[in-house]
Amino acid sequence: MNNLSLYGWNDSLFQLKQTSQYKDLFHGRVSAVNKTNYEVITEGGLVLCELSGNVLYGRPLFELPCTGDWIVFQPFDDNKGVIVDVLPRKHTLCRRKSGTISDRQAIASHVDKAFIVQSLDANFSVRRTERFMVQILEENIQPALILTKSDLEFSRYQVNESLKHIASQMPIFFTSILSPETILPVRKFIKHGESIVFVGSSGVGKSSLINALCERTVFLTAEISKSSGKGRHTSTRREMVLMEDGGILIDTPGIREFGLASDNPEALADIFDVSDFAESCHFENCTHVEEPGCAVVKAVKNGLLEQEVYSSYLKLRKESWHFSTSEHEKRKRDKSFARISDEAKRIKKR
Ligand SMILES: Nc1nc2c(ncn2[C@@H]2O[C@H](COP(=O)(O)OP(=O)(O)OP(=O)(O)O)[C@@H](O)[C@H]2O)c(=O)[nH]1
Ligand SMILES: [Mg+2]
Ligand SMILES: [Zn+2]
Repeated sequence: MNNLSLYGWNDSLFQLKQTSQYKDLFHGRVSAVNKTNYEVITEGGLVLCELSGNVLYGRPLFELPCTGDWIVFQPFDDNKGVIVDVLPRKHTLCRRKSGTISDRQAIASHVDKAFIVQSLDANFSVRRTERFMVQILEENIQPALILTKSDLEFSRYQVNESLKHIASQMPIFFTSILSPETILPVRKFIKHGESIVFVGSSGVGKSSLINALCERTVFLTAEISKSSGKGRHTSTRREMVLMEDGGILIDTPGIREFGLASDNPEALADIFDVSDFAESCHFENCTHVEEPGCAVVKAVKNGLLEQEVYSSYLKLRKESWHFSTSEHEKRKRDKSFARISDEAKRIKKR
């Protein structure tokens, strides 16, 4: 038996369920997504679920269940079920599906915090941190930066310097799985019943960190399979585990390229230091590129705003703008397509 409140079930989710036409059936939380089924944590234990036709058909890929979703299911046999509904999502971490212009891919839903994990070797990249941070803040998820492998040689001064323009947006932790005292502050930061998703490149130590937080081997990491001679182990699915003193941790496979799925290019000025300067621009609708009297460009020239930060701001803003306009176009196209097919159905019926 599971107590689902440990997995984040609460009154507002209960209220959401009351709006489902299947409100009298059972509910559970998707803990892992496999190729052909879903692992769902329910009051009665783990249930392997498939999708019912009404969930599968007529929904865009993005709306199919992802790890962290709360779903309603019809049980059959022992520990098997059919998902008949997905409760409305909140705080879903998405990214742009690679190879597309404006398709969203859901990484995890109903998450309170997202840990951006980077290792203090060649993987450390301020630009990548900014990219994750923008997407996380857009969903009103609380970001934190976890810098792993602090047992390796690195300059803490240089790292802090390079992060100072975003340090006010999120706490930064330096951790090493070799020193338990560096894990403790991260564990304290996770409140009871909170869901945390871990994101970052492959090999930075996401699964190792989750193991350290749980003080047991929940997930295989590169190290373990190396010793068994099976080569490098890399996580292949998004999977949820419970930390003993509260907290629901969601591990994800390494992400090579994290494309923004952002609807709000305007918000970027606030996230970066840009909006402080922008208040003094000559034109109210200044885009901070080549307008006369642009206080942002002036700040770059005077060295008050770092050139790299400014360039990164422009780049992410352009990407967000591109995504949001193509998504808007796509919605318009889908709507007119739906109209045409409705029309076609009517003509057929006549
Ligand atoms: N020196 C050192 N090595 C670490 C630390 N954390 C993890 N590692 C090593 O880094 C390698 C990768 O760790 P994983 O936890 O598998 O990395 P991951 O981010 O889960 O990788 P993917 O599952 O591929 O996304 C392993 O060999 C770990 O032992 C650390 O704090 N210090
Ligand atoms: Mg892993
Ligand atoms: Zn300007």
